[in-house]
Amino acid sequence: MADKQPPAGDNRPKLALHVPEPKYRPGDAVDYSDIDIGEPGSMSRPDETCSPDTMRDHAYGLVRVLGDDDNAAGPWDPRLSPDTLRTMMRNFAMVRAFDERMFRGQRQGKTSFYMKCTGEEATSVAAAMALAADDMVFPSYRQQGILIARGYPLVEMINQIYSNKGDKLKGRQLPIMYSSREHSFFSISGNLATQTPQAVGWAMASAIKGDSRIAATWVGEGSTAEGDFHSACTFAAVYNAPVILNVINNQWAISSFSGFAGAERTTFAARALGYGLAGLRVDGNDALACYAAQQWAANRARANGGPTLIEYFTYRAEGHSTSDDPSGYRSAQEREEWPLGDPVMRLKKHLIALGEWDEERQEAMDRECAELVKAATKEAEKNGILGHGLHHPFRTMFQDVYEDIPWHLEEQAAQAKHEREVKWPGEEPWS
Ligand SMILES: Cc1ncc(C[n+]2csc(CCOP(=O)(O)OP(=O)(O)O)c2C)c(N)n1
Ligand SMILES: [Mg+2]
Repeated sequence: MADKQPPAGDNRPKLALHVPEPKYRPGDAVDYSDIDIGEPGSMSRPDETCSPDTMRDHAYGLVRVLGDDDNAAGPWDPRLSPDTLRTMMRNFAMVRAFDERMFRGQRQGKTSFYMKCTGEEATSVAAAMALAADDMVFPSYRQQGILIARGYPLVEMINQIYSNKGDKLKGRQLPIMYSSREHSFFSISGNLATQTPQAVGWAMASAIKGDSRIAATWVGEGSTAEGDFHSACTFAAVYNAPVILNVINNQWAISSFSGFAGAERTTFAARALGYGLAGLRVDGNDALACYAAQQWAANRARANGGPTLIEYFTYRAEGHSTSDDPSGYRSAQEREEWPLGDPVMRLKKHLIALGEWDEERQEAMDRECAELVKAATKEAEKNGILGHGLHHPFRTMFQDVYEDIPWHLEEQAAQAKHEREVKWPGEEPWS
């Protein structure tokens, strides 16, 4: 008979947990010199059909193309034409102009909510430009750059933000949670990470149907702590789904820093290794690197080479949303000190270094984009703004969910109508 386990002695060390704490809080001086950003152009570019287990360096290092000298270097340089680079620059300018105006609109009470993507433009604009227009995208709420790159009308975006009578979603979605089947843009969900298994499922269905379209999803680094993300990775790996999982590591999840999602322990791209996915870690403020990584993953998926998880290492330069005030939890110096700069400035300087652009043209483009956004705003305002009553009729909230309204919704609708008649006697209860 085995000896009994001896009783616990009191000389054993006390157990303790580690609770992550961000390095810098408001007022702190920021020093990012410990972040290893590697050298532009130094990362190898494996063949798109390579085995994921050969990609360890790509999951821990950083794919970079644009250097401090504003030139493109190394095997990841996508060698885009100056015209394509200028189109990218214009998409950037449009996203910035749009964000500025919508942010102000929220402060003026025209909408209840808005979210900027300042500093992260490359992760959506450049990535979207590397995909085919009919590849299905499952974004999060900070990828307005995809819609702009795909030519979605600004007026439609603003109608949605204002939840007015022109809003194609009939006010049923929170402002900025767009949806457009015509632009292969899946409805944005406020429930974090739900889009990741949906993208994998869509990609699997595309393959089952013998289609050629792939899927791509975007998710914040904080949201990768959700179970949905891990189910998505498992399904993607098991079935070799033609999907790209884009993780936007912008360092913050509202006021929680990336450490709470695991950033102190490893990189987000390194998650790929455990699942047997191809993993790439990319300078998210380098538009050329973002484009090249997305293109690599798209080529791989299209050739039935399997899924790729891409981490974009970037920084959320502004607040989480119009409801947030980051000065309460992080040092204002972080933005200035971010070692990878600003994606828009970097692309601009690259185009200038190529002799294909200048400050005058940039200023003219910025002005033109601001004017176009202003005109679209005026147009959308004719359909109403928050609180002006020009929304879709109240009754529409019960429609379109089922082909025929089921009895329990009929009952709720009748109750709602009655309550409105009591509250606002004499008024049309359904308007
Ligand atoms: C399931 C779920 N939990 C919490 C929230 C509240 N919430 C909305 S955004 C957010 C932060 C997400 O951060 P991250 O994934 O890093 O994306 P980022 O906002 O930085 O782009 C949280 C906690 C939510 N919408 N859904
Ligand atoms: Mg984040």
